[in-house]
Amino acid sequence: MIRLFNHLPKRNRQSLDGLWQFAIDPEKQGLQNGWQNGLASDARTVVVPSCWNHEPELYHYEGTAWYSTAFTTTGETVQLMFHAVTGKADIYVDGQHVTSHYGGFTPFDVVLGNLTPGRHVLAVAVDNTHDTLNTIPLARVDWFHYGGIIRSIELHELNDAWIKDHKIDYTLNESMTSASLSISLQIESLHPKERTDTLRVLMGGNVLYEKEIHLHGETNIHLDRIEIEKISLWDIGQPNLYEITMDIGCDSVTERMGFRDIRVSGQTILLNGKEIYLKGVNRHEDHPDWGFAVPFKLNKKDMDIIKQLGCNTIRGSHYPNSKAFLDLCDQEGILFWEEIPVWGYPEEALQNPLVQDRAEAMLQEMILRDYHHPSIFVWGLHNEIDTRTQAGYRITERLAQKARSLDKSRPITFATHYPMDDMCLPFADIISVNKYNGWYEGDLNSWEEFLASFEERLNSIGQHDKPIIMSEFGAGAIYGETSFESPKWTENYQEKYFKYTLTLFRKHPKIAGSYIWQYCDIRTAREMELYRPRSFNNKGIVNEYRKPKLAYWTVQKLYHE
Ligand code: ADA
Repeated sequence: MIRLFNHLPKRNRQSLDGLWQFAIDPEKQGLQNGWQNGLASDARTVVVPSCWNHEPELYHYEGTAWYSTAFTTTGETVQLMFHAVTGKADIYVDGQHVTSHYGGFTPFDVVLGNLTPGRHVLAVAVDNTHDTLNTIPLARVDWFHYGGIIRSIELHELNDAWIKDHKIDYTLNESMTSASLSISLQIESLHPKERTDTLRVLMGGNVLYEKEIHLHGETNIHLDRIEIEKISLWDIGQPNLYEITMDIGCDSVTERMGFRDIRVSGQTILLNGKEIYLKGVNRHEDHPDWGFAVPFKLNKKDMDIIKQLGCNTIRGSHYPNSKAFLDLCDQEGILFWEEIPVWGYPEEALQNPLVQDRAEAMLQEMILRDYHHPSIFVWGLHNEIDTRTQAGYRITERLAQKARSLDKSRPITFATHYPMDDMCLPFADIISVNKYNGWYEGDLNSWEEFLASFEERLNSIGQHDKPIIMSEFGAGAIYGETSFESPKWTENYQEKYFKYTLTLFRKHPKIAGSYIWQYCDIRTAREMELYRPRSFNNKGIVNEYRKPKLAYWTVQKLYHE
């Protein structure tokens, strides 16, 4: 399930999901073997989408692998849409290299013209290698580097003209009872001569706007002040959504808009003019049986459990999630913090221009992909990079600039690991702190002293007039491990940990909310296995099979208060 509504009502779309030929290529011999022309028909097959680590004997495999399938087309112009391929992807059609993409959680596509109608061979080379200097994410992260074609692939048969890109912005009137849309469209026309079409903007079947347009090659159209009287705001738990369709006759695109106003005011976060307190969890889109390629039913199950917990927000730690899950957040009225997997970068890697360029490209792809989701209320630039350094400062400055240039409607933040030495806080609209007092350092009582000294520091560097989010804090608990003495790794200690921290944070006047670390136990990377019992990060308040630990019920009680 790619979307929860019909995003491209007129597009002739064919899913290429299913059984593909597959072969690992650890020695990178694929091209010499001619695999770009398709793997042998008797090659093993795997399900697309899925993570290859769930194939027999590939549990730990990280490197290069090839996939191939065949597709048939009746049209001459097709668009191949790849919703996510981990690491680097190189795409071949009938043996010809047609595009490549870097980055494991954002989509890419290629338009192929002048195809002869009939059968074609599609081959995909995936390089999921991670290193310590160039890749995003790096080798050392605290989740497993599942590899493969992890989200769906589609084939769109394009007509003479199609909507290549679109962006809908809106402003609300003072009383937030009506909206004024501005819409930008990029339309491609293959017609040899200029052609005339009618552009319509519709909402729920009613025509909001109509005009004649003249298309030739690439046409950019900008519409302003399309008024929608009497709207109901999108809000937490009140997910009012409106389907806005842009139609050019032979093609159309629909976005599901939620009209809301999110802004930072002093130390508070305002949603539709009201101060909100964020009650959140950090969630990896992960499960031991599917890795990143979780079925939508699991996303729905997680959403139900998280709503039952009493949350009003989820941080998608630490990478762009599937579109269907974001659609679900829109539909459930849950706020979402989305970020890119720039996790734990040391100074040396931050100094690497390739990392800087890749991070900016990934941030741009995430924002352009997810711009219209009302649930996304903040963009996360990175997580626990070394923001004590000039390199950390420069990449944060660059990413902040990029985010603000693409989106003036949302605040930005990043999760700092160095609250007392961070040089980059001025770039953040919201100050987000990852801290593990009572687990990695000090005991639970050391929290009060930290919060006091952090507040002093913010005052001293002129950053005191911003909201603070406790974006990560938590304790490990082995599922089923209980005792009277509640030492670390027991469910009892974890329960005590959240009872203490959530109560403390809730009483703090400058804390605008918290995201506990973390929702569920997850498999960790090889580089972390030594430090993680079971080779899992066990800080979930449910285990990897979504079975609740003691802490779940305590957090639920506190989040419902
Ligand atoms: C960090 C990191 C998380 C996780 C956590 C932990 O804050 O951002 O991804 O690794 O620590 O469990 O230690």
